[in-house]
Amino acid sequence: MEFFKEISKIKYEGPNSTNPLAFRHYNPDELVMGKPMKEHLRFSMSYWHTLTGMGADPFGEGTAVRPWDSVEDKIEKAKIRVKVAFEFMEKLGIEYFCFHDRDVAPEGKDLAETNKILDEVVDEIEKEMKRTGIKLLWGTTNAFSNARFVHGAATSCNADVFAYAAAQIKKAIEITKRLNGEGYVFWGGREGYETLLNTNLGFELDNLARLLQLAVNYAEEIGFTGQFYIEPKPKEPTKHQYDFDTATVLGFLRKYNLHDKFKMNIEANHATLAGHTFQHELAMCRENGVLGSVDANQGDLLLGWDTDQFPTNIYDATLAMYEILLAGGFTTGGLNFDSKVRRASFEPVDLFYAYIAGMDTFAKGLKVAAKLIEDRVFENIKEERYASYKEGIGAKIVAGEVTLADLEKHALTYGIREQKSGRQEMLENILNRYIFG
Ligand code: XLS
Ligand code: NI
Ligand code: NI
Repeated sequence: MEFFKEISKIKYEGPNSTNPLAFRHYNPDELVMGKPMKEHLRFSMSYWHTLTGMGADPFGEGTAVRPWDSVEDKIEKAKIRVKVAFEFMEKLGIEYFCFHDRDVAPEGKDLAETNKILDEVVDEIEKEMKRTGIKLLWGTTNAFSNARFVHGAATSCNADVFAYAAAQIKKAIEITKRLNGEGYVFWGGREGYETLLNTNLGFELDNLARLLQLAVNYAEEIGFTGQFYIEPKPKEPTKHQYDFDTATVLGFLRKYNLHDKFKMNIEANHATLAGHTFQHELAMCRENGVLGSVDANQGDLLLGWDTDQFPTNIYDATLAMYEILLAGGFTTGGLNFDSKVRRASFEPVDLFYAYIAGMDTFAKGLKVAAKLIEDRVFENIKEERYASYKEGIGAKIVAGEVTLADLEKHALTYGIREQKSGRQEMLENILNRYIFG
């Protein structure tokens, strides 16, 4: 059965095409820096926003028109969605997907039944993966939607909830392994607090570390070799989320000696919620050797919450790809569209327009970033900017060969000899030239 009958495989038609159902920049096999674009970008479909996002918001119910959802039985519906998902990915030429346990299958009356239903739906996913060659980028657990996670999961005040979340993570790691997932994400949906008046901050952080350690141990025990990622987010749903941003997560991981086991999954909209740029978070990861994977989306600066829009901002995509290329590119990670169509974009075809927009934006960003790196545009400028550390007193500072007294002597003798302009506007204009020609 075909679900998107009026849409055929989306093709690359080049930058001059005006067909909204064609790629203008994403040409999967085109080589960029000697590697096919599809291997650089490793696009992935988010199961939750694409298959189960219905457009509900705090002011109104879902608006999405999804004819395949008309079947009543929840398990049947979940199985049909698997078929829809793979047809969608095939038509877009997307080779990876990501999912939470609860997006793919509904919960049963208790955990045992829930796990059984999950296995049944995962059977269908496995068949479709075999048929199409589409792979699992990462799996994860939804330990935030159900009411039982009202006080958090690993950081809940209720030990039964800690155990329940652990059980769910155990199962989700098992299915991720079964489907050869290349990674596993921890996004602490409700790991945070609303008020410190009732929260034992230190104890909750210890518990979060305890659960992560248990997951690491279990992965080793069953031979799951995929990469573990933490996805930072500063707020929403809670006022303060513990995995605030990359710097905070690095401090946490180092405190609990977990830093060798985790990399980051950086989401653009979470970076901006934390008051950073997307590029900042990626650069922070690159500098610390933890750039793992990316949730590609964008926020709306005027709205200021996690709107998870499809990424169309060419500057952000270019600078993101620039950081990713500098970091040596993705290994286990990829660009997962953790993005949802707007509530008013309710037709099935809007899903295609949205993914095409996101894929083309990143493909163009990749090409521009590659050119910037090949020409060493910013590298040369940075090298020159820090040249004073290459010789004389600067070289001695870097080599650790000076004392404060030596530096005082230097300052007394020379003062400040020369300052140079930062040339920001010139650099921004150079970036424009690379993007727009
Ligand atoms: C929500 C998060 C979530 C994670 C996976 O804000 O982005 O979608 O990516 O749990
Ligand atoms: Ni995300
Ligand atoms: Ni998000």
